[in-house]
Amino acid sequence: MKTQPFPIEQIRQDFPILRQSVHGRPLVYLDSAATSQKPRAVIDTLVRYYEEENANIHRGIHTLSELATADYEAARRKIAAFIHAPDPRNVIFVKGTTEAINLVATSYGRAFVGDGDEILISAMEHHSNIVPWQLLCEQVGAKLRVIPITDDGELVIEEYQRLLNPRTKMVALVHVSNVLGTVNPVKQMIEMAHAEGIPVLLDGAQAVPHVRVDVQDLDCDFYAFSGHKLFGPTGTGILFGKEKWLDSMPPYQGGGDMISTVTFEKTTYNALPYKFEAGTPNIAGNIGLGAAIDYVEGVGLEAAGAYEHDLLVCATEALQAIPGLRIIGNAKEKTGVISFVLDGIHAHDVGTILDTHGVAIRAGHHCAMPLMARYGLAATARASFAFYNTRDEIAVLVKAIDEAKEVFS
Ligand code: C6P
Repeated sequence: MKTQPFPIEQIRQDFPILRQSVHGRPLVYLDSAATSQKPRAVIDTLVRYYEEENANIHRGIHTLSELATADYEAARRKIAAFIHAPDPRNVIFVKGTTEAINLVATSYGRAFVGDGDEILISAMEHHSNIVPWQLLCEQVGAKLRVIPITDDGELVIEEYQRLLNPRTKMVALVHVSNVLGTVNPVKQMIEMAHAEGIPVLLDGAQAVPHVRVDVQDLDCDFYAFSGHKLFGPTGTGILFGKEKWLDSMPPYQGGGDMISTVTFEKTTYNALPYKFEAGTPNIAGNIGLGAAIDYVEGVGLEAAGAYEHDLLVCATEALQAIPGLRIIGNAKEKTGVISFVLDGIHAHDVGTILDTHGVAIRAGHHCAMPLMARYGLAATARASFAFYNTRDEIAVLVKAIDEAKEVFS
């Protein structure tokens, strides 16, 4: 059977922002790992929500509140299906990956981590999957242990095995690195942790927009991701948790909606997932995230992944051919992220010059300072791709880098 060509022109039409010019040049948006652009379907959903059904959820008995609640819970069901969660009760709405991990570190930590225990993370974690665990360790007297990586940016699995021990109370691991693009062998690593009775949290911020995530197949205990990197609104995100953990963890925050009954003497808590959703949530945003998932499923995550892989290969070859450019992160399994350094030019200067060409990349430590230290770098430039990017845009990137080199030669 002949495969259909990826409908890139049609897809680009779906993203109004991509029609912009920056400094008089067509925008080349290569910063989707920081946040993705939003399709018209998501923008329209937000507008429609505010124009037609804005109301608080789970509280009112009036029509608008019922409409908003129905759309909100429909979004939760879509998200549950998208990651193949066993039940929508496993899906907790949060602000983003950062809040999801803080929730687990605080709440699981309070219940299950004590003096002398260990939390195992890796050398390629984002600060969001380092600092919450550090805070916990400081509070309870636990220790943070770190799985090392190779120069190519792959986890050293033998060291991981060695670090797992009866004191390990959690393995918290990035699924796809935001700096290196490495796709970690998380299924195998979860099996290894479970063999020792240790739960695993995956930071999926950079994975969900690119690879199919099936939380039941992975058998992860927790999975965290942000809606804004998945073509959804900012301020949205998801924590998936297995029921056995969520049931046995205390609430993260107290307030409205997370309670069943309150007296001054004692409060009883709401059922899952509401026990972890205190206060009025980002109603419009979460409904918008549901629309983003509909959109992504319409494009086809697998077709998009194959298209992005092609872009990654094309960009890697093109950048490797630039004298004085070094790619940081050469794992065998990668998604569309390329970090690089240029001889004699600071990453921030690369970013600034590229911007004058209309090319948006990120430059800096990418909220992964320990990883930068591992490579002896203060910063890298990073181009990151989504399925709305094109080979022509990679050519613009290469030309802009060449010109940056000329400026500094
Ligand atoms: N990385 C980047 O440019 P929030 O901010 O909560 O949506 O996501 C935090 C986060 C956690 N884990 C990983 C692997 C991430 O990449 C991010 C966000 C962005 O790389 C902004 S720092």
